[in-house]
Amino acid sequence: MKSKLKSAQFYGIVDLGYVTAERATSVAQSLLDGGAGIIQLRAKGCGLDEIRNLAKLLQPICRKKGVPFIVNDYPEIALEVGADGVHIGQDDGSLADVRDIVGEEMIVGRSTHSVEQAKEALLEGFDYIGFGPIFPTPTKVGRAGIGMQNVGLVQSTVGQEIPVFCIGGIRRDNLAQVQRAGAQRVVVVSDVLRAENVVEAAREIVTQLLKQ
Ligand code: TZP
Ligand code: MG
Repeated sequence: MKSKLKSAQFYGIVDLGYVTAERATSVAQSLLDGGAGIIQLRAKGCGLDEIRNLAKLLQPICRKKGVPFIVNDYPEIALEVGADGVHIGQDDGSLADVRDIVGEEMIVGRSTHSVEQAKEALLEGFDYIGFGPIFPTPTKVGRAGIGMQNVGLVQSTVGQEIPVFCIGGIRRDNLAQVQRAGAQRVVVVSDVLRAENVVEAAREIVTQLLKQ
């Protein structure tokens, strides 16, 4: 599944801040139908049992489509449900700690918020990074955007080695701008999950990403 990362341009997240547990599977299917190349389950504030149960539902849907399924924050759950990867933040420990749990085959991604952190993540050996938040976002309130000024630099350095997904406040109506700054891959959460038609919104993003 690590090889599938390379072809992924739109990274979709089933975020329980926007999606009820009941809708999680249909939203994951819509993101996949719209062309998402990776799917993450992000369930801040949910209990471990609920996250485990949701992950067990999403894993086979993604596997059927051949798209990597990533669990945010919980390596043990990722391992238990047969996910393809796990995503961790700056405060979630080292890659070595996660590898001790999930082994060498699993995809492990890291959130980064600066050029320095992006380079560190590459050196440490992460399989991909998120870079942002580019803009302030309703999905992570209280965080300033880091802006677009380093997008090109990170893409042309770290991005030559591992996939760099720009994240945070990216929407259909500002995506072209982020691409002009150098982004080749993005995560879009709220703009897609709040859309009336999730498949169409995802498709628009995938189509726009292919233009560059
Ligand atoms: N990490 C950095 S910004 C962000 C995360 C999880 C939220 C992205 O969501 P949105 O709604 O696309 O801004
Ligand atoms: Mg985390």
